[in-house]
Amino acid sequence: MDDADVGLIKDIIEKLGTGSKLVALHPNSDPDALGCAIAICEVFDNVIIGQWDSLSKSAKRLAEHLEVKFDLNPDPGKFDTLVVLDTASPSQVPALLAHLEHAIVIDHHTSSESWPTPYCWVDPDAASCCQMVAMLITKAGLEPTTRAKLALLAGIVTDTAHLRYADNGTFRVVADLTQGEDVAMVDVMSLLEDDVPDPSRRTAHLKGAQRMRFINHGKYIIASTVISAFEASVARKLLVLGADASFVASQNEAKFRVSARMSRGLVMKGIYASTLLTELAGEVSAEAGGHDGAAGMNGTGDAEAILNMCVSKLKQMLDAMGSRSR
Ligand SMILES: [Mn+2]
Repeated sequence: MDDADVGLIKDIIEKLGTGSKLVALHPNSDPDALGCAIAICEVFDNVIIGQWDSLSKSAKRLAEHLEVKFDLNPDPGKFDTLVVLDTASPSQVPALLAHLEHAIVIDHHTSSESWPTPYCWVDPDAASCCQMVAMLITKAGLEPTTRAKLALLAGIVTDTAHLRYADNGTFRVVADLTQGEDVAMVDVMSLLEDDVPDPSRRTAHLKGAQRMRFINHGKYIIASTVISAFEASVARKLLVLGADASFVASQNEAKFRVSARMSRGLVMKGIYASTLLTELAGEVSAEAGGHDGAAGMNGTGDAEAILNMCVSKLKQMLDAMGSRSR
């Protein structure tokens, strides 16, 4: 914040400290807007969060996780102070237009429209509105609650694309918010992660890992396993676990399916999943297809035997590559 902001922030803090406040969420509010609202509600007295439209998907998740209470379609005229957050212009909040004259506005967008209130703190250099609110809470000499910290971090993480666009100021705020032992970054990240896969897929991942075998061939790790479904998904997960190549097979009566994955490193060296499986398919009268890094094969036969053939075929290819480069 620059010097001109210091007096303004003092005035805003003073205003937040008196009377009744309505914090307004703009339509389709994201975790940055909601995070600010939650934090203000947590640290200042007599604050209601007002909602006129639905929230974004990730904001909804944050609201459910923290069990946030909203007033639906509240009358802004019934409150001493209206607070508008993370909103670029008055036209974004039509329900509030008649009540903006003494409203508090905290925002980080660049906008051609201005706000008709002296309590307007806009800092387009701030990576998130939550970062601004976190600084305001510190300036007010207040201690954010655990819920406030989680909410603010959720907003910061969202608006910086998981801290990719965070600057030094962001990291200072993040460092402050994570200083205690109550909030860890991993909690914030997992809260914002996309929906968890369904239980049957996760069970397949775990079963695949439980039954997995691996060998070291030279400097490469080759993993294989048998499951009943989600072969491709499990094959991908085995690379995440550390394999350079993975083969995952399923058996359905006389028929088998195999999914193969090659790491980026192997693909760069010319070892392709599609080549391996199509060559093998020719030998065992099966069908195969796919891409350099990911391929599939299906046919009639024993899944375990096919897996062994996949692994020995890859070993041959790696040996051939080794003798080529020697
Ligand atoms: Mn924002």
